[in-house]
Amino acid sequence: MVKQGLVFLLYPLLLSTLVLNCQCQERKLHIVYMGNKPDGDTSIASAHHSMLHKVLGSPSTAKESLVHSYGRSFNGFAAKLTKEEATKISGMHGVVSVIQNRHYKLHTTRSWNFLNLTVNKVGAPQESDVIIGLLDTGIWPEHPSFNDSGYGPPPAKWKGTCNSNITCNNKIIGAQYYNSDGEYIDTDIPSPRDSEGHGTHTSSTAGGSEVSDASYFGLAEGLARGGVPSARIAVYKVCWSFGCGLADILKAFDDAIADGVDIISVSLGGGPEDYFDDPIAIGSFHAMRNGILTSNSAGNSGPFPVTASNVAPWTLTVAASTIDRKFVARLQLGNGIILTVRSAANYTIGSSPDISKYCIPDAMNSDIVAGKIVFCEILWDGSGILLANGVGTIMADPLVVDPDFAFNFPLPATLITPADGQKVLDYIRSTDNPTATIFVSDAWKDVMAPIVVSFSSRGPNPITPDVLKPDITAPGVDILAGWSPIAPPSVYSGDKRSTLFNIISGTSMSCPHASGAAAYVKAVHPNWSPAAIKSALMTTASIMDTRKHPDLEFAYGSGQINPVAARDPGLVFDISEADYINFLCKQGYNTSTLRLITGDNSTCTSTTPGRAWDFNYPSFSLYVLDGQKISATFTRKVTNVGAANSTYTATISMPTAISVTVDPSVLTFSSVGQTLSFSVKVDGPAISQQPIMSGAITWTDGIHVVRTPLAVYNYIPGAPYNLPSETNSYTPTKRTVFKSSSIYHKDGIMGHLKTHP
Ligand SMILES: *[C@@H]1O[C@H](CO)[C@@H](O)[C@H](O)[C@H]1NC(C)=O
Ligand SMILES: *[C@@H]1O[C@H](CO)[C@@H](O)[C@H](O)[C@H]1NC(C)=O
Ligand SMILES: *[C@@H]1O[C@H](CO)[C@@H](O)[C@H](O)[C@H]1NC(C)=O
Ligand SMILES: *[C@@H]1O[C@H](CO)[C@@H](O)[C@H](O)[C@H]1NC(C)=O
Ligand SMILES: *[C@@H]1O[C@H](CO)[C@@H](O)[C@H](O)[C@H]1NC(C)=O
Ligand SMILES: *[C@@H]1O[C@H](CO)[C@@H](O)[C@H](O)[C@H]1NC(C)=O
Ligand SMILES: CC(=O)N[C@H]1CO[C@H](CO)[C@@H](O)[C@@H]1O
Repeated sequence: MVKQGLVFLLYPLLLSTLVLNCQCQERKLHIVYMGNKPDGDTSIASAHHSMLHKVLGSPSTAKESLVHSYGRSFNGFAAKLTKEEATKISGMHGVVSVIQNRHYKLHTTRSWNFLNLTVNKVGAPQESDVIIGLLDTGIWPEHPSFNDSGYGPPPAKWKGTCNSNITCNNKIIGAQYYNSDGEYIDTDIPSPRDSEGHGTHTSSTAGGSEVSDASYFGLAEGLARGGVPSARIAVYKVCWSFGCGLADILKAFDDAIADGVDIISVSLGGGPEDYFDDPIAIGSFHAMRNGILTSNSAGNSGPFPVTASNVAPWTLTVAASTIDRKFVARLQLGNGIILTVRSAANYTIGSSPDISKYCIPDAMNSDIVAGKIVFCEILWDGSGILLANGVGTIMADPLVVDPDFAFNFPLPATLITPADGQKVLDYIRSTDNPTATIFVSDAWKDVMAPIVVSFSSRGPNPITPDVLKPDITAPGVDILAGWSPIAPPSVYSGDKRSTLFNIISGTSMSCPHASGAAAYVKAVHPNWSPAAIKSALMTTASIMDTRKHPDLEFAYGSGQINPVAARDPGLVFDISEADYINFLCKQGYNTSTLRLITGDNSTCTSTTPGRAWDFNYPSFSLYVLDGQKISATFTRKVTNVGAANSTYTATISMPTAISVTVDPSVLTFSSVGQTLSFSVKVDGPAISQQPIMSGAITWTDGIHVVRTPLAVYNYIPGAPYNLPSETNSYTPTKRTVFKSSSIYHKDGIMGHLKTHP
């Protein structure tokens, strides 16, 4: 964090000393975040206006400058300001932070059955009262996944509205769009209508109605549905072809909270930021205060350590893992060699080879390529071959080492490793008339699942090392779900085919699975706090196979979501607003800042930053300074949500070098809602450059199993700050992260960090 701060401090310095033609007077969009909404104040917007008037000099300039007033759920505004004006405002009374607007990037349906949330399990009495709000690229309202046949009117608590450019129904009960840049490029439509596909995919994953006969051009045919098919959907379109503006993200939170959504799903993000410099952390903090859980994607920057984003402790941070279905295309060469590759191509044709330069558009010669399968020593979107009338492509790329997710291409395509590529080349050179066949993709049973996919961002937590992140993993690989019929169905943006369903991968896809699971728990327990719902999902998660994950909990958190078990967790680790305030005090926020954020008399009892070991998180993370002994005592409290009279006994599993004592080790409850405390003392030898050692503390009453992982680690100081820049992206074209060679040396020491291609 220190180094990150330095970067920020140095940047303007460089600008003023080195850049002569300074554009310092240019007004750029800034977010002025002012914490909680003052009680009973109806003139928030005019207060914002007069603050701007004071700094900008004239009422008309102030009016022109103001872009959004946030005032429905918290206080603040977005306005166009010069650097100097922004600095002035940051010193004004009531201002918590001033954030320059930037853009975040966006980070199906076998998956619910794989999680055992089968159709017969859904349908809690209150399920149709649950409203899932999604901040995304909008929605395709006429899509069969949002058919409202059989739905009653929206629940009475709903206060949102529908933008007049689309027609909402009893499934999609609200839809808005936000574009403070005022830019509409490429396929952008000024409407909540989705021209990208991403928002339709995430909405239908979380809460889509049932659609039989869904498939991607015949692949993965079957019933498509969301986790809670009866839930309502509220759409907040904040993402455009150029990204998702921070000022718009915050405005969408302001509206979603006031509109009355129950769960907020955010499949987008940027690099990790301090909590009150990050609109997703700010928005989700106010959501939490209003009883709303925010579920968000961990990011697609794995498998490198310390890459997780969206790590605020009041949100659910979701990694992505495989389901038991994988898409495989087989490649048969004329000499009979068969190579099995991971891809979702659809078409079969045999023909001749060529060379890699034809793989890139504008370098192709259709006389040579027409009617042929082209062998490329580069990964590309296939457009070069398609446009030159080629019929297929075989791509060998050093980045592809056992690809663990599929790509969709606009023509038959296979993706292979350079080693397999060498086999193809040897064959081509061995004969005058080489031929190959790319077989139609098959859906295979993946017996290894679930495995956290390589691109899923990893812990440890870059902001608060004492809070384990990611929290959980959910299906995010080769997910079939709804798609916008005007969005390209493959990695090639010029692909003109139209499809209502698409198969894509990302933590963007796992996040709405967790949001759907949270909505399911909320339907069963409408009065549970966001922390209780999150705790239920985490402590009941299915245990992941440690042998398949060298980075253990930093890949999968507490494990894979198990929504049915989360209905009845037995105990929950609840976290009140006061607990979060105490946490923030220990993070170094002072009383005056906290009072602005909360709008009440919150006080920090201690002014010195400290470890978050007493923070009631449903997992344990112990960051040890390099060369120090392992030594910490955590305190936790659990609330009984199972049978009134129940007795829970703790069991501990940890590597033998680490000693863990739980006190008391038996908890006897006599009523529902009763809360009991325990402590966890952890001791061990001095450690150095230890990426992770872990185990778990599990409470059981014979019926419920309440499992909390405990991770102990230290890492090379400075490692988080040398990370490659964020590469979150929602289409595989733009994704540049593949399974790389392991980041761990075989002796368990963390290796050097590789930069992304
Ligand atoms: C689903 O149920 C099966 C059979 O009961 C079980 O083996 C599997 O672990 C369950 N999956 C999850 C995610 O809980
Ligand atoms: C919606 O579903 C109903 C019942 O399954 C069906 O009759 C109707 O045709 C569907 N509407 C659309 C627009 O698909
Ligand atoms: C509806 O879309 C048009 C352009 O298609 C846009 O100019 C207009 O502002 C939109 N209306 C609303 C209410 O958003
Ligand atoms: C509290 O923190 C803010 C932001 O770091 C700082 O500007 C302010 O002076 C601090 N107030 C006190 C009383 O220390
Ligand atoms: C803050 O504390 C004062 C004095 O203790 C009290 O009068 C006031 O109501 C409190 N304000 C809030 C918002 O709790
Ligand atoms: C719990 O146990 C107490 C004492 O044994 C008993 O009086 C009470 O009825 C029990 N409560 C329930 C709900 O079983
Ligand atoms: C198995 C498979 O995916 N087949 C489909 C390939 O694409 C053609 C045309 O788009 C479809 O007709 C096939 O069903």
